[in-house]
Amino acid sequence: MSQTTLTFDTLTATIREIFLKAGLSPLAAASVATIIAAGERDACKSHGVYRIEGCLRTVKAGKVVPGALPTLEDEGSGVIRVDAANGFSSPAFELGAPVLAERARKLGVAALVINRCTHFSALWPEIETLTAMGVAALAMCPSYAAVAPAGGTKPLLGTNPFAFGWPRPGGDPYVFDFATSVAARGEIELYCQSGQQLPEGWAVDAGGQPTTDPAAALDGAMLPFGDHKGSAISTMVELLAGAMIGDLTSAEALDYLGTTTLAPHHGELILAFSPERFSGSRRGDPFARAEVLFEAIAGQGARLPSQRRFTARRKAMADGITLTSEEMALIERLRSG
Ligand code: NDP
Ligand code: PYC
Repeated sequence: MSQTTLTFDTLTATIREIFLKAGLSPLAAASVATIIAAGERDACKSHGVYRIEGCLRTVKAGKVVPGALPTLEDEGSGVIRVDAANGFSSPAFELGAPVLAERARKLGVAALVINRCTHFSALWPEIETLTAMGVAALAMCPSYAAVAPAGGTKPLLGTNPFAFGWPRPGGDPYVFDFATSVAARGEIELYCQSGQQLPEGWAVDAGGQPTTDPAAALDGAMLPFGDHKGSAISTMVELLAGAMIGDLTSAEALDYLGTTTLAPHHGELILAFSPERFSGSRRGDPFARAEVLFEAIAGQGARLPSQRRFTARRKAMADGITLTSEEMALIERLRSG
């Protein structure tokens, strides 16, 4: 199989061109392209170039406004709101993030609510933006009904990602970012594309029976990670980042879309914390104390979450991002289509 290696900047510019052609505003095209290219750079295939087609389908279906202009609503309180105006989430996040970080530094804790957005991406790019601004952050959003609650067999919850980040002075931040299902739906779609069977325990078919067939899983229901524990965290995401912020739950998002083949539309909740403000210097510098914990984890031979990603990123930035001939053919088709 022939492969092509591109720099991060070249891949980003190529994807940006595709989105500009599809009618995205220059701001949205740059923002969405950067997130997709970052997925490839960090070896997160489930949110890499294969997502381009889903975004374009969503534009074509009229379920995302390509030229939307997000607006900020800020009354100076601990809750900042950005209306994405039915556009992609990333330009809305970029508008709200600096205000969120500033407010968290001032008040100790602050929340950014994003409403009316199409959110197809991983959460770690958002989390890393905030840790780079020196605050700890927690982000979550619904998706569309695809996951059965623990004990059930029908899609109701979303794959609802949940992510956290802690700044580490002078190093990569501590970041975890996971779907609250056993695996992301994107992962199952990639298994389906490559004709591979799923590991056991990921999904049930439309009849509620366990399945390792990815097509049957997409047609049936995915399962939450950690049984009742993942199911409860996923439910919390529906409540906090759906009902509480006045936006769609995953079940409502599926009703709105009418299909799982488009990128989901809903809201997002991001919390930011100032560790200095919270600790009040009791027991010393919270960042130094965090380092003791991270070293103890690594000291047992365990790896920190995101380490695999950061290693992949360094390699990609040094050697380029390698795409398969199928991935290049997809990009060329979308570019010329
Ligand atoms: P994974 O299960 O692959 O990884 C989850 C987290 O655990 C990552 O931070 C990962 O770090 C870390 N990790 C994995 N293995 C280990 C290990 N052995 N030791 C320590 N840490 C480890 O992710 P998911 O498949 O659950 O989710 C993938 C992506 O999908 C996420 O980025 C998520 O945001 C996105 N998503 C987006 C949705 C949306 O609606 N927008 C919906 C659902 C998912 P590392 O990456 O370094 O391996
Ligand atoms: O991979 O589960 C997923 C997903 C849903 C929406 C965006 N990504």
